[in-house]
Amino acid sequence: MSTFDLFDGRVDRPPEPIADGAWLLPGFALANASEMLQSISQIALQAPFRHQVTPGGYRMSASMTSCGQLGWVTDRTGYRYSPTDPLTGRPWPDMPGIFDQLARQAADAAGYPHFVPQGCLINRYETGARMSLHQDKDEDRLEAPIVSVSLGAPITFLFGGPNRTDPTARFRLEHGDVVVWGGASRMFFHGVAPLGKRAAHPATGAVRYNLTFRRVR
Ligand code: MD3
Ligand code: FE
Repeated sequence: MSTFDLFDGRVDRPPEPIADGAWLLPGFALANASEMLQSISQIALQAPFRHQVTPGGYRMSASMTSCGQLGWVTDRTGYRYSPTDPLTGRPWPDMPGIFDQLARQAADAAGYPHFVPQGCLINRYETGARMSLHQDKDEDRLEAPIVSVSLGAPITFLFGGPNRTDPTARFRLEHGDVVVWGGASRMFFHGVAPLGKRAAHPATGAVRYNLTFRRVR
């Protein structure tokens, strides 16, 4: 065995520290990827993907839904976590066991052993969709990491520092990649470049999903 062994049609890459407290775990979710995609389809039947509006009145280009005890919502009144889906008035769909297990295992592998996800925000990117540079600070429990799972088409992830004007590094995030953001990196600015016109994956076509597992309260 070597680092050149082929896995999923690409060269295997080892875990890589990408910032203070942040670990890229290439392919960590690959073995569960198709089951996770099926779960996303099931979740979307109960809580459809929707384009939310920011407090400033902008329609987000990624569509979103959530599962678990708390989902992330935004509208003209602000950003917040909600136990119910504003579209249906019902609780978010349960978090599938496979989501919970994978998030805990990834956090553990990155050195955050007691992570308990309370909710999972699911972002859906079609061609051209992006997410501008921002910080995740709507959670009360900033000592807990955020676990992110990329599925489907690859995207360029932008990662800055504690200040909006800090220089940004770029990483390609591919199907099955997991990143765990803890420590100082938890408050770093980040975003994603527009999903490329030719970006695709056999499992999803020209669509990328990103799951972020969050401890909120
Ligand atoms: C670094 N999502 O949902 S995932 C988000 O690809 C979000 O959909 C992007 O930013 C996406 O808030 C990026 C990687 C990520 C997620 C959360 C972070 C990086 C993070 C929180 C703190 C620091
Ligand atoms: Fe974010």
